[in-house]
Amino acid sequence: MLNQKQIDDFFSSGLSIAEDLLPPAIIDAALAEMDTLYDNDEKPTGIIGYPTGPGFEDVFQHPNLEAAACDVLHANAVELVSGATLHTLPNAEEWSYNESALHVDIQYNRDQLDARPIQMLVTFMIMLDDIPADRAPTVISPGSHQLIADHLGSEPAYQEHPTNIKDLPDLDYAEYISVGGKKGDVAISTTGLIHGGSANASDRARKLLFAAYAPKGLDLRFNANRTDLRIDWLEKLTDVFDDDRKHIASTTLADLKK
Ligand SMILES: O=C(O)CCC(=O)C(=O)O
Repeated sequence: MLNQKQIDDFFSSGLSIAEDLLPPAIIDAALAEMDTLYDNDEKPTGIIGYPTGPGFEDVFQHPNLEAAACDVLHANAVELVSGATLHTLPNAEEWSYNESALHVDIQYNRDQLDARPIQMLVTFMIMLDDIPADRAPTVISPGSHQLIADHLGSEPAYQEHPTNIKDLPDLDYAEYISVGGKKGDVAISTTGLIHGGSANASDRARKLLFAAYAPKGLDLRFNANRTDLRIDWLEKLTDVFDDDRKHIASTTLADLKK
């Protein structure tokens, strides 16, 4: 599914871009779903976790995401773990990002990154519309997940909640870059990178869909306070997924319910 460079970039930088992972019709349906969601939600901007609706469901169950997740994690089987929509309305005259809000969602140690399958989540950042440089692209420090893993070695990594930059070790992190792209591009990434949002100085909303997958068998009790929400979401999805796609959420669901 992915080429060797994409697989290697994901491991070393925590970012690789795929331009044709999802068919245009799937992107268009998810975009329409997202527009409806934010038109009807009280919250016109921001993150909505665990979204449902046919347009999103056909992304979450798409075999190409499963195959790409298997490739980058060196896994034979993967599971859908979470999903979210990120909608950022125009909110600034000039583009910038807030350094003090940068963070890592889940830290990983050396052993977890060197294991096969890699004991880490992969997050697909699916661009439902163009994200040019001034339209709130996510900002990342490439390779920062590797520096943190080196620093931790075999020490247990803190994985329960996000860690702000001020509480991360002071390492030689690479300069921040923006993850922009064209409608339909998919950034294959990890929230183990130092990352954060940025301002939207363009004239249109930034529309991004997140879908995260784990190698089957990974202990999934990250962000433990959200377990009930996740169970509810995965139950809804497995009800509507195609019969031959239900396996993509079934183990996660069983593990979370234990
Ligand atoms: O808005 C963004 O692109 C960043 C989102 C973020 O920091 C996160 O989901 O943890």
